[in-house]
Amino acid sequence: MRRALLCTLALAAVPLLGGAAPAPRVHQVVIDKMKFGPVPPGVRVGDTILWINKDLFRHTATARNGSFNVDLPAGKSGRTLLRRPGAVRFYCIYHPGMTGTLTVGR
Ligand SMILES: [Cu+2]
Repeated sequence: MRRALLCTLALAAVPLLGGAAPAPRVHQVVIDKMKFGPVPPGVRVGDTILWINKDLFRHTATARNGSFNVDLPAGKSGRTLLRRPGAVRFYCIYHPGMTGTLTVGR
């Protein structure tokens, strides 16, 4: 009986210990001269990607798995909130040679 109670208490403590996750961050990916710049390391679920289009052309940041599709007129920026872990390949709808990979950790 006592042992079962201890187990229950230990399980209850797990979410509290897991609550020390770092605060969400915003990571910039700059598009310039028809290329996506590097995706910063250390991107995690809950973080946001700020796509910054420095070109004079319209671009998009479009996930191949359909999880995001951001329209980026010339000189504008847009945001993607990352809700799931994993690697997502992305490209520009208008310029399919523009590609990149976003790796999202837990
Ligand atoms: Cu483009």
